[in-house]
Amino acid sequence: MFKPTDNKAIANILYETADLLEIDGQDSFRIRSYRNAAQAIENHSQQIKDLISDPKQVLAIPGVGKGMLRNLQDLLRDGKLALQSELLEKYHPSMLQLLKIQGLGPKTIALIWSAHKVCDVDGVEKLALEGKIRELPRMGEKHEAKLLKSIADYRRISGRFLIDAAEIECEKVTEYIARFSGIEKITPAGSLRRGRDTVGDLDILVTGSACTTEEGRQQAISHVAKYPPIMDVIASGDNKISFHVRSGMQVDVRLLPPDSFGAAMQYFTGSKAHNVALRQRALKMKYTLNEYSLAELEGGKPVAGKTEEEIYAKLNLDYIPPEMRENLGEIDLAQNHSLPRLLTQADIKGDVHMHTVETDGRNTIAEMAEAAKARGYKYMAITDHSKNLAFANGLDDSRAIAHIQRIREADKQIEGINIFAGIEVDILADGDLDLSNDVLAQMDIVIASVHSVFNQEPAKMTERLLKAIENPNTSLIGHPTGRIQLRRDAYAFDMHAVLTAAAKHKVAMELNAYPDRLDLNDVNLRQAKQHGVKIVINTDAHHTSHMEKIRYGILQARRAWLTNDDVLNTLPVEKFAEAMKHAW
Ligand code: DGT
Ligand code: CA
Ligand code: CA
Ligand code: ZN
Repeated sequence: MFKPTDNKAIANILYETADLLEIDGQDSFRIRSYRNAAQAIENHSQQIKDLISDPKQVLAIPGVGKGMLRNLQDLLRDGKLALQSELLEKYHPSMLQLLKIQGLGPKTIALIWSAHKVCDVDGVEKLALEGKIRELPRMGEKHEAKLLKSIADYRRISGRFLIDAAEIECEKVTEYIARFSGIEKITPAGSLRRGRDTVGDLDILVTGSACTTEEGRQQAISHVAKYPPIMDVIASGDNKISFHVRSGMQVDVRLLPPDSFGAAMQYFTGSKAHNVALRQRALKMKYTLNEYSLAELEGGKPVAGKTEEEIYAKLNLDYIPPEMRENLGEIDLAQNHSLPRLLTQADIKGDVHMHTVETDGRNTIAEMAEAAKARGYKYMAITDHSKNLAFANGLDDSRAIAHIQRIREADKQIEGINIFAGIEVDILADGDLDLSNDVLAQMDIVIASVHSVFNQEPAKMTERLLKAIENPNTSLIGHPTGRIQLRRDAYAFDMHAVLTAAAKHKVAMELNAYPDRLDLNDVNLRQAKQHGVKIVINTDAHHTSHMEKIRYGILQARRAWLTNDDVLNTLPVEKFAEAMKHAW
């Protein structure tokens, strides 16, 4: 049976249970015990599943008592928590969706439930439109209007998921499906394979000997249908099943005979626009192209289908990497053998945006350095926050100077990696940087970022960014548009003006690889390249484990057709250091 095994999945179940207990009106001590345990487990450095056989070690985690230990044992054995299942039975899984709406907490949901027995998004929206939310205790017109806006926001973003969440969901389903004998290959297609910044639904393709007979397919599909996190099955047919999992994500699983696997990969990877263009090309060459094969138009004899490579080859095209398949000119390039050599992970020589315990990071300089070294990086930079970010304990001038000393000390002591002394300095509302120029001038790298006052007029925000770019100490602009995916839009400004100035002053733009940001996005990256602006790909790591998220940034860079030449942290260390001082 499938079980949620990683700490994050376990913590999520405990958080959800706490929310459901609160909706259920249970005592606050019990509720808090679930939240505390969830938080401790989420932050625990070792996996609970590895500790569970030794109860003493689990009980040593703060917030985990005997009762919680039993819960964890049940959870790891059964894949679910009896209490949560009971609560979901009593109410409805749609409660979990309601909890995702901004500003709608368990208390309000409980109020709505007790007054109207409503527990789904559509139902709550209807109540608000009928003016029934304002009549509830401690609620008013303002609450009601805000709720309607939150629901609209939720709808706008819902149905899409962050790429890392999609990837984790995909890995879990894949691991489960793989247990069925006669299945040899399971691959994600769709937007996840193309590396889009968010994913609508998962498209998973499956092949193997079990997929060659109707009986085999039926058995395989009934295996998939028993995947425990399934909330509801949307459709199920001879070679396909679609369902929702508990996170709300839709998963489409398709079974294919091995001879068609390449054709299906091509078809379901998309994008739709790329496929349409490719099919037109096929028709011109007297072929038909569909999810089963590339075949001769007359007579229908298949000429390719087993692999994607042979399909592209038969169409006289070089193989087009999935990230480029958006019909933005890639087909012409493939025909002329002039596809760019896209950036790869191996090209990245260092990660130069990271935080430590000195501000809001969770590891020390040395720990971050060891982790960067283990990834094979040649260099890195410590770039903690500046004082304007008070809640992050940002540095003022004197602490920044002391921190530089510590970084240089660590650099001397730790062999095998070059540690640059840097800062992520706030761009204040008027465009000034948050530390004195004297101090900034001592840094190897200055990342200037907007972290406050996001709602300025576009002209004012543009001016603010231009002023930061003109500061001679600025090396690069951090997460330049400020978007938080699925939560906060980019602030409004004149991208063309900013990129023009960046090119002129040789200030780089960051591609912040953290999956919630992915900022600049693929479209902006292409724009930056057109303006001659160089990119630095960073993770903004607040923990050693965040450094691996660089791959999401690389995917976006590849979607923007970036090569080594466009990305500064592919340079050797000396050249990179010069680039941070406007020499590129
Ligand atoms: P998503 O799920 O919104 O993030 O985006 P995709 O690209 O994964 O789109 P999805 O899941 O609707 O479909 C997966 C792929 O299947 C899509 O990229 C191309 C292919 N596809 C779907 N519908 C059509 C269609 O009507 N025509 C063609 N040519 N291809 C289609
Ligand atoms: Ca999809
Ligand atoms: Ca789909
Ligand atoms: Zn930042």
